[in-house]
Amino acid sequence: MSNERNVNGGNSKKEQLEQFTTDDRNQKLTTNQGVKVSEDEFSLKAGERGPTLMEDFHFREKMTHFDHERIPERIVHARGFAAHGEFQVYESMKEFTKAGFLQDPGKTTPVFVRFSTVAGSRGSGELARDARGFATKFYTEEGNYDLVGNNIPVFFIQDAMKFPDFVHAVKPEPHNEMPQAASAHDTFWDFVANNQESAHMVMWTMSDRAIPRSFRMMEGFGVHTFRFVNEAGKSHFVKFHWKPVLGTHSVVWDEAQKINGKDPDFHRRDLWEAIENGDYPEFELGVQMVPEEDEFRFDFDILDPTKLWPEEDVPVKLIGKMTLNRNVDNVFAETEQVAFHPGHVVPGIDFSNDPLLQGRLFSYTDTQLIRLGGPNFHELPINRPVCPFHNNQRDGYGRQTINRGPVSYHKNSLAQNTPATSTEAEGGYKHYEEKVEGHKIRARSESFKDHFSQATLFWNSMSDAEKEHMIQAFSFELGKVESKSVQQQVVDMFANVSTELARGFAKAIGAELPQEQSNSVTKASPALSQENTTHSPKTRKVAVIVGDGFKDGEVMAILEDLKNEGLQPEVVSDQLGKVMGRDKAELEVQHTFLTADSVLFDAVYIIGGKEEDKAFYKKATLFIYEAFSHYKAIGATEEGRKLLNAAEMDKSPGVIIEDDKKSFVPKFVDAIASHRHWEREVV
Ligand code: HDE
Repeated sequence: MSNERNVNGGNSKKEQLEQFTTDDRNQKLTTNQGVKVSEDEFSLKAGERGPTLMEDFHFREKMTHFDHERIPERIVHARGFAAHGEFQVYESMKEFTKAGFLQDPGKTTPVFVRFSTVAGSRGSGELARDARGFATKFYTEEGNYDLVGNNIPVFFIQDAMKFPDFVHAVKPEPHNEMPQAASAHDTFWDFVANNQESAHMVMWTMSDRAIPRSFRMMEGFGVHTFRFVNEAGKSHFVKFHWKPVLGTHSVVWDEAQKINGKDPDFHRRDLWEAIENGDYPEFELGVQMVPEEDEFRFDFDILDPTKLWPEEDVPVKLIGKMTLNRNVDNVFAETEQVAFHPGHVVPGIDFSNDPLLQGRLFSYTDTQLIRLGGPNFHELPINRPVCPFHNNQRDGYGRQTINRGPVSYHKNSLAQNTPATSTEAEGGYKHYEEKVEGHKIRARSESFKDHFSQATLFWNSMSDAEKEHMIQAFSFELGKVESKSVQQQVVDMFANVSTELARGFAKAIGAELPQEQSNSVTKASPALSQENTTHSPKTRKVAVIVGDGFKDGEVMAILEDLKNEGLQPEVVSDQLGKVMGRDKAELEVQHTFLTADSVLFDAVYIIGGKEEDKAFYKKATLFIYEAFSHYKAIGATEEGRKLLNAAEMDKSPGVIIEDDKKSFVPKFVDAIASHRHWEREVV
């Protein structure tokens, strides 16, 4: 358990964790004191039908431990899932930062990433309309660095003082604890209308960004402006980005709601399976940098966390890549006990005066004290740095380190004044010496007062399909709000962003249509639209609909080709076991129409079955129709085409019907890579 271990490349964290990992298989059952147990089913009783005895230490220990198995869930981001991985920088960032892990492309830094929803409790469905947490712990040789971000680059509020209010408003309402993991209720929208700094973030949460297809297909953002500081003490303001190599993609809202029922673990399962299959999720780390002297160059305040830096104005420089390549061994010990903190920084990375960030710097340690039960949570295996750590902190609940010697104070002579502080040259953290002057006041800077321009920028940047989804999202959410007054306040508020948007949902909820407003913002940022993201067929799941007695044709070769393209075809039929082709091809069935659903797949490939099998065709038709209505790629060969002809889907975009493998496969793969076919008329 020594913390004196040498840092050893990318596996230093794995090796450290292994010291704490145990495997109970093939072992003798013992008590926690190591005493072998002879009987684990019956408590000790006075007579076969008599009362249980106090002296049954094994029963008492087992039950007491069980009674204490739960800890408080996170007040926000309770539902999360994590994985281990590695990070490597592409080229030295020495010019901008002295952070050790950003210097050497040959160096691998272990990381642990936890993705989460924000509002729901630990057991809630993962497809909630919500921001997603994207928290990364870099176990660097200079200490742990935590980049505790979200998948949305801005936030609801500008000052940490308002965070408890915001969270109270979005969480289930306190009188009846409804609704779970949803912002579609009165208190959330009442908060929005009365705290209009939320406008920009609400645009994002009402967009497709709030219902990601996968944790592997969402961007991450540090949100706040941070600082890079180089060896010479020169500072740049910096915004952090994670760019998913597979592109940024979302499901549609109807699908999200159904996935929550069919598979509430959809996102964690997706991440888990990708890693188990060796399809390691990859994210590139990007930075936007602004020299200190350009602080006031923008038409917004760079300290305001409700503002982003348009990528077209400040380009994102991709500086490294993170690969997630190992699932956890134990969710509680790792994912649940990990403690992130935006204040965990290393030399070369520093803070800005963003008042939201400043408040976070207090909150995260405070919350771990209650959640993890005391001040020694840094000793939990998942939280330990991989470099040595020494100080005069002592004792407290659950202390594990056994500090030798009488000295636990600074300064001292008995231990030659050790542990000793380090100079900057020796790697001691030195806060950036920013000059600050001012009166003590509770106020907000005038430069934080424009709440609508960037909300409009976001709207202007959306494609037609994305705009339509947003109007639908507002219509859904406000349609669930009971207060007519709150509904109207929200309509009037968003008329400041876009009359088209506000009118679109005002109509749907029966509110008064707002007057045409002249909004002077005409700028758009194409980088904000998911239409402009990377499109790849890799790891997409294809439901292969096939019944017994199917016509073989080139089916087996097509399935092989799809796998070779990186797709994951999985057979769905009306019962498990095998289905046989007329010419003796054989396919193992992985799912039935009962255990699977089209919302769990990215695309459908229809092979068909025996023509007279009416029950099969009925279930298959429902499956396909739903996939079609969610704009997914649909392919058919041989008799599969009959289903599409009958449902009049055959001429629609993204529907590929061909018998010849050579022309079918590339067209179908392209259609899947497109993600969704919004231009399709859904009947
Ligand atoms: Fe957090 N946030 N937050 N937050 N946050 C927590 O810390 C808080 C904010 C974020 O997977 C809590 O350990 C305040 C912005 C993530 O373990 C808590 C404010 C961003 C996670 C807390 C914010 C985040 C948290 C709850 C406003 C994006 C999950 C449990 C001043 C940049 C980390 C915990 C994980 C978790 C406080 C705003 C991201 C209570 C006071 C902005 C990803 O400390």
